[in-house]
Amino acid sequence: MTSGRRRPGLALLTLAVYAFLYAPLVVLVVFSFNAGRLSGAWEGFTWEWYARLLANPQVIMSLRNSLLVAFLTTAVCTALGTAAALAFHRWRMARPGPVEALLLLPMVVPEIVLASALLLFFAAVGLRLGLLTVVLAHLSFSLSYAVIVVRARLAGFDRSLEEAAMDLGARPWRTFLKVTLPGIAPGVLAAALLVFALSIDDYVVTSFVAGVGATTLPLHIYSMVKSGISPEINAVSTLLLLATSLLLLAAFLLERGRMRGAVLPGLAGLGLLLWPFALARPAGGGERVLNLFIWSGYIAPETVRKFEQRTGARVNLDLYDSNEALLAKVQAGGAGYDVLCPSNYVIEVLIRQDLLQALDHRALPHLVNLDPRFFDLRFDRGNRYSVPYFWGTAGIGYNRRRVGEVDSWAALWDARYRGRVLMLDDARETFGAVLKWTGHSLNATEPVLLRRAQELLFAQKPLVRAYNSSNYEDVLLSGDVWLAQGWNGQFAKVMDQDPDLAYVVPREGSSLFLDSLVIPAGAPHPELAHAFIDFTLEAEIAAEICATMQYSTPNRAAVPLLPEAVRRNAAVFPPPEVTARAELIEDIGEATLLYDRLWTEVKTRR
Ligand code: N2P
Repeated sequence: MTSGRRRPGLALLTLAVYAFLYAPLVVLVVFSFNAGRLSGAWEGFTWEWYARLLANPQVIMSLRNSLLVAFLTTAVCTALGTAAALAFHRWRMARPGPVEALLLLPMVVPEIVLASALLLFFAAVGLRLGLLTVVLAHLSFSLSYAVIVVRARLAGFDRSLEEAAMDLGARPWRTFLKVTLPGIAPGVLAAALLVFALSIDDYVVTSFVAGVGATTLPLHIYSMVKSGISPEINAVSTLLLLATSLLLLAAFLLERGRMRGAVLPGLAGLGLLLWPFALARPAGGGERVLNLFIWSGYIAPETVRKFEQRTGARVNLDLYDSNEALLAKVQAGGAGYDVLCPSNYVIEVLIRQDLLQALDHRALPHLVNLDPRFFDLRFDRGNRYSVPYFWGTAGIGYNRRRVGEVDSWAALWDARYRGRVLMLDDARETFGAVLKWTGHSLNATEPVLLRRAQELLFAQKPLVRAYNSSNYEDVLLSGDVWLAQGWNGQFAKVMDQDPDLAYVVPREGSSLFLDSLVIPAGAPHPELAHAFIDFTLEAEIAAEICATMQYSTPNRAAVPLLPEAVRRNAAVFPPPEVTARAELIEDIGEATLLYDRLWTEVKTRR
């Protein structure tokens, strides 16, 4: 035997590997107690994030959903997996036959393929997306793993023990319970743990098949990242880590036959996993729910809470950061949303495809608060389908201390700022910026123009740190980038926090957007949807939404209620000379496909 002491190099290497494996987890646990909000630096000890976590119904709800799905998936998968493994083992196939091979196939099918196949399948059989579809999807990708793990254990299992039991008169069921199961228990337990782990953290498949009200923890964490990551996430992850470690410890002790010793960690682990069920407000039971799907950075949680208090309904809030993502979700069908907030040019498409519901203006008495300038526009005459929510511009947010004053798109191509530029992840906006810069309309459709624009975007790639349409303002605030293309409101928000930050709509012109609330066809709660839209039209509420999010409100009655600083902020309400050089993004029909293809090429080329 060669001991570690005699081979110090080996010991060191082992240590390094373990450090590599565990360092990120240690950092996560440590930072869940960090007083500072923007991760990175240690600013003192606090329990605050754990307290906030307990007070955050969205996180608790999503954790509950994740656990529910994971428990169900684990139970069904382990039972089915064990049965299948036994069957395959009994057949004693020398080589895996086609039946067995088919069962294992899902393991090698790329997750993204499985995800779209499942979505398509659920739509085809008319199954509404929700927790059930998530469980079914998780079953489909974890069953193979359960089979493999149990089968491995069976390989070392002596069948003659079963035969002996039967010879002694035990019936098959009794033989299974008394002889087979105890023999393969460690394998079954390992399979259960593996399936649980696979299910609890799945993002890709779940994001396709979740629908509303079925937001799991990974989906929620991802949507939180869009609005700036919060240390609450570190707290919840630490708790999950603790719970799973305790369960692993219990399993380990059980395997060694230390029944008694396993009780405490086992119960503690389970307890840690069960508290969200006690805390989460029970769904269903005649509860009214509004499923809201809106841009990230468009409504504050406090405003949503106000609506909940007023109506007694619960709001499921899901966020997106591109019109294309919204459109894809709605076109796939079955998503179950009640209110959406697309841009004007997407509303046109949705109306044409019959995907929106006509509004009942009698249920929207506060419509009178809107500025007539935003009423009866070409994309929706008479506002049959849409109620303006925010408008604004795209432009450049920049750090004066780093780049001085900026007034042209050219700054985003300046070689001095290599690695310090951020662009929106949005075909219409990136191509729009280049088209404007080079003196064209951002609604241009001529392939030659678009290819030329693409060349410039290719040329810009080495300077670009990230394509990001969600929390670009945080990236600018953190100092990671010095110049960022983005929409005005989020820049206006961070300019309050750092006087060096500024926002400009370049002199060559830029885009103008108008985003409106709409109700999709087949929305499950149209009446509550009208109530919500009317709520956002109330002068005080519209003012609160504008003051917290700092996008420009089309609500005339709200403007006098705004704090002076917001009302006068040119980044929130662009002056006429700025809007004069901005152009409304319009629907360009077929050419959209070309934009999308050229944009994907820009992002994927190395
Ligand atoms: C919200 C971005 C504004 C939407 N994050 C532009 N249509």
